[in-house]
Amino acid sequence: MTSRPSTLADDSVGIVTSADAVTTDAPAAPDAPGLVRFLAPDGSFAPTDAAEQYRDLVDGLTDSDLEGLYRDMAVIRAFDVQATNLQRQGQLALWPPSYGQEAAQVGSARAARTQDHLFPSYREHVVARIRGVDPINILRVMRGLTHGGWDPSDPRNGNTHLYTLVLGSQTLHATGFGMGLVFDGRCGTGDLDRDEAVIVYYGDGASSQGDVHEAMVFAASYRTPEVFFLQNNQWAISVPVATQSPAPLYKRGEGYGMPSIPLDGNDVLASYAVTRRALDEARAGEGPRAIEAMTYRMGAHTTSDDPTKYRSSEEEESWRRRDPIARMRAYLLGRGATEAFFADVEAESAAVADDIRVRTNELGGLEQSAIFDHVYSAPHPRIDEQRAWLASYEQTLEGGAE
Ligand SMILES: Cc1ncc(C[n+]2csc(CCOP(=O)(O)OP(=O)(O)O)c2C)c(N)n1
Repeated sequence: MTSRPSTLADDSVGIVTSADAVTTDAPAAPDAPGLVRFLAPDGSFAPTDAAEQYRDLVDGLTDSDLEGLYRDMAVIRAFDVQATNLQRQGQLALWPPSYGQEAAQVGSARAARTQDHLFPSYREHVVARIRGVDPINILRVMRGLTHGGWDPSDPRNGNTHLYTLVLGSQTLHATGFGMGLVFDGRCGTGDLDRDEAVIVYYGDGASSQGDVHEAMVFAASYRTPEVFFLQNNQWAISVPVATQSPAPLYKRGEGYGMPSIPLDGNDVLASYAVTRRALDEARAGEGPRAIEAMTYRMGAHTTSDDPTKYRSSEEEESWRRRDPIARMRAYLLGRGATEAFFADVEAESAAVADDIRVRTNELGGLEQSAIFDHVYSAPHPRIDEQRAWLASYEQTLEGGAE
């Protein structure tokens, strides 16, 4: 079956309209019934009915907190543009942009407490940055220099687990980790500052993987302190979300007995408040939760992708009008944020982008032996043989091995 979402009307993006559509009640992505949203696309504060129960969490944010959320989003967009440019200049093998998904990621990452554990997919650059991962390590991964990128057990990395390119497998890692927290009594004691929780990020495409469903079954059975954070960015490379499911994706969580909440993923306040509540309930022993953040991948899937081949400029334009950063900027301006603040954010964005360009240009090539590291935990004769073969082969090339 090939089906495409409606691409024209703002409120129908995400609904399949073609004759062969199987979709029945899939929500218009940005306006699902029951959607939690505080900020309208024009930046006005207009909580939906579903948002009211989270109001106290948003009211508790100071001006400085709110400006911080904006800063996180703006800086990572500059980083993202720089990384895309670096790939174009041949410095990286690949880059998966997070362009358009900043609010979903920043709100949820800022909602996590220090002791929480975050399991990203491969597009959560700002999640990693917020938790303390040096972004150069993400670029090292995308340059092909390392199998992992950073050590999740190093406290400087804020319990950020590794990027996972095998779709959905990180949900199994997260659930296993959550089960461990249950077994070890590291959650459910009622101490918000000590009880640990887990958040795992995955996409609408990954949501169809068996791994995700197995992870949800075990999470529900063992009542893991876990939040399944689905970023529905409308596309799994060229496959529209409506092809993944005839029902809204958050309802899948309900099928496993988890409270499941749809939110406007381009509203950083909604993402923050819902995730904060969900993580705290999960850490308290109330079991796992599922969140579906309705957002949009404004850029290409990766630098190897050309989205003009499968989606329309009208659709892209309709989502540009929901840009999460412009929305927050308008909100902050309405609250009296100064030009000096925005100038400062711009300067920091430029500095981060410059820094990452300089340091990427200084990265060397692949340490050849690295491709054999970590295949086995202990020395292995077959690996030794292969390492020796590669070294001798390299010597036969002009100039020998670098
Ligand atoms: C198990 C597995 N199958 C297929 C792929 C190839 N693949 C990489 S990304 C992708 C689409 C993922 O879409 P989604 O989960 O919506 O996340 P997004 O990239 O949109 O953030 C596919 C099919 C893969 N990496 N892993």
